Amino acid sequence: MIDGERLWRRLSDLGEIGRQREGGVTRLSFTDEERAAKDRVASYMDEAGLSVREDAAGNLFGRREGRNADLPSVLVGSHVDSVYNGGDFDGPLGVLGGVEVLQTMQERGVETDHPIEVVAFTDEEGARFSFGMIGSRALAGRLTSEDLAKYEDRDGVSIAEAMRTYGLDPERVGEAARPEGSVKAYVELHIEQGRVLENEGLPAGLVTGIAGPVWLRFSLEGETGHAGATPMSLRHDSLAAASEIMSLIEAEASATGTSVGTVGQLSLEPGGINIIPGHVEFSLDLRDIDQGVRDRVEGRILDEAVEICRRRGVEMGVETLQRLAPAPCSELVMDAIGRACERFGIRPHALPSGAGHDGMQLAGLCPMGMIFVRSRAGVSHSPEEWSTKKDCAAGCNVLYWTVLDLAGGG
Ligand code: HGY
Ligand code: MN
Ligand code: MN
Repeated sequence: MIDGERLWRRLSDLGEIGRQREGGVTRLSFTDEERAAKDRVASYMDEAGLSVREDAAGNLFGRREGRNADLPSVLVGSHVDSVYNGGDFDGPLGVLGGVEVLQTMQERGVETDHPIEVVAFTDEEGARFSFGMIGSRALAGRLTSEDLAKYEDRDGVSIAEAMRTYGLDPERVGEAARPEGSVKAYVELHIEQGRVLENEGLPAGLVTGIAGPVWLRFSLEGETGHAGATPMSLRHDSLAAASEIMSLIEAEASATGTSVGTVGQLSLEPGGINIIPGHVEFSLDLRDIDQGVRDRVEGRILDEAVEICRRRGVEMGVETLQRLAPAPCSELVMDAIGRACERFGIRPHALPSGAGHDGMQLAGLCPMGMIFVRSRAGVSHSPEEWSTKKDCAAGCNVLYWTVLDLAGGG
């Protein structure tokens, strides 16, 4: 049905934009690499006969009209920004899969009642500013000018400044918001980034819900001191306190059997080999599909961290960078995906998403759902991220039948 060779060729081409020596891809938001990737996708949208535009948040859309332009759009898509040295599939599969579906409809003269749009959302990953899903928040009317001023990258550049450099006016980001009722449903094709489908021996599956991440930044202020002249009993070592908290994070998250806790960022000062660290900052990414479980784990970690710092004579500050509720997928979309799987001869298998996705931001605006494609060994956010051509094509075919179903096609 869809042209799997064309999809694969475009995935490979896009992967060369932002290619790193280590083999992965780095395409951070509002950078030349993300711009080049969106321009490449826009050229594919043109080839597919779509009308192409960018909104005030830098979201790129390709639109195909339906029989009735007044009906709400069916929206498909994902993102083309990446993490540092990430993989080729996380994001691009959903954007290029959406373009492929619409190009196939165009080539086969397929008509649908609803218009269909494919979107490449700005900054889903949050790699540059430690604040993600900027484009989908804007579309859902959830992005504030405070957000754009508050978050900064490693060089102290705020989102607003990066938007200006990129050619956007942060003051107008509100114009990207879509009104209630303007989107019939949102469907995202994405790699699983886990091992369930591989264990089930399935190329694709349907997502039941998306785990909610809390991102925190810990700042610990101890006492810088001489590594040789300061007895162990007289130290206020901020790194020793941080490492005790990190072991606590691992223990508390592991104890639930469902939560995941990750310290992905760590910095310390002054950083001399013979100096006791006085200042440490580290991040916490804590998730669970059940918000109650996640919040209880967070509470235990914070309570015990306060006790650890009190005992060590270290000051602790905690800043919340983002806090998203888990997002259930809609029955309407899950049912359509289930029918599409069966139509394409794939046993429908339902599974939750541990990774976050733009659909979380849209869950309040419209029915939302996701189609997962098998990931090799569940590896992602790494140059080793891989899905086969055959599985990408299978997932894209399931997307095709799902979108046709939701858009009133045939
Ligand atoms: O962090 C995530 O779960 C997603 O990859 N942005
Ligand atoms: Mn992604
Ligand atoms: Mn990702």
